[in-house]
Amino acid sequence: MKQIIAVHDLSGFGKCSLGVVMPTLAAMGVRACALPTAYLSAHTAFPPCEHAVFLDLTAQMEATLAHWDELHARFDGFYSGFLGAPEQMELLERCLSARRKDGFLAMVDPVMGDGGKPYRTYTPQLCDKMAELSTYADVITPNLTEAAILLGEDYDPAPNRKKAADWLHRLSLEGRRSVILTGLSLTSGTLGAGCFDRTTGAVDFAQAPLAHGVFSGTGDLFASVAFGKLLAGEALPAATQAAVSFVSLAANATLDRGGDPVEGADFEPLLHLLAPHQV
Ligand code: PXL
Repeated sequence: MKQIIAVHDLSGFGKCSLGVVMPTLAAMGVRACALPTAYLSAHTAFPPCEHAVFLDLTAQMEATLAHWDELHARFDGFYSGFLGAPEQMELLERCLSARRKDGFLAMVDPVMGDGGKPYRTYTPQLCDKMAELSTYADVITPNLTEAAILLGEDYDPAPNRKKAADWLHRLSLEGRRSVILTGLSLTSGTLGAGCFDRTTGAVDFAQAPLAHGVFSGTGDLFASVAFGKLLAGEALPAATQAAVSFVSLAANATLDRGGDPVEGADFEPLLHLLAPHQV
C-alpha cells in the first residue's frame, strides 16, 4: 500500500483540503499521512466572521516531520496544497530534498487563489514562496489564476488551446516538471484541464460537462484524484481525464440536490467509483 505525506490545512466546515484529500486518496487505496498546515473553522470562501479561527501550525509541522524521522516512516509521495505561512515553504523544501528518490512522486498544488484573485490569507510573499516550492515538484496543478501568478501574466478566464498549450510549456520549466492546468473551458458547456507530460513532452486536453456555480474544494478533489491515479501508475493524460470526469460528476450531483457550491462538491457518495479496478 502506498503511503504519502499530505500537506494541507484542515477546514472544519466547507469541504476542501484534508477533508477532501484524505477520504479521496483512501478510496483509491492510498494512505495519506496528514501534515496539517493550519486549522480553520471554515475555509476562506465564506464571508469573514467575528469568531473565525485560523490556527497556524508551522511549529507543529517541524516537530511532526522530526517525529516521523524518529519513527523511520517511509513515504512514496508528497502532495501539498493550501499553506498557512511563508516559513512553511522552507520546511517543506527541506522535507522534499531529503526524500527525493526514484519512485517518489512530489505533487505541489500551488493553491493561491481563484477567479483572478488571491485567497485572502495569501500575501505576495506567500505567493513568491509558493512559486519556489513548486520548483521541487514532479507535477504541479495550478488553476488559471495560479498559473497567471506563477507566470507573471494577466489572468485570462478563458484561454484557447493554443494559449493554454503555451502556458503549459512555460509552466513546465523547460520540460523539467509535468503540469496540469485546471479550469479550462474549451467549448461552451464543458470544463476540464490541459496537461503537459514531461515523460513524453506531449500536451493533452480533457473536458467534461460543466456544473454552473463557484465550487469550493474542487481543486483539491481534482488534484487528489489525479495524484491517486499517478501513484497507481497511470499516465498523466489518463489521470487528468479521470480527475476531470470525477469532479464534473460530484459538482453536478451537488447541483442536482440543490446543494450550495460554496460548501463543496458532493463527492462522498461517489467515492466507490474511484476504488482500484472500478474505473
Ligand atoms: O480549496 C482550496 C482551499 C483550501 N483551504 C482553504 C481555502 C481554500 C480555498 O478557498 O480557503 C482554507
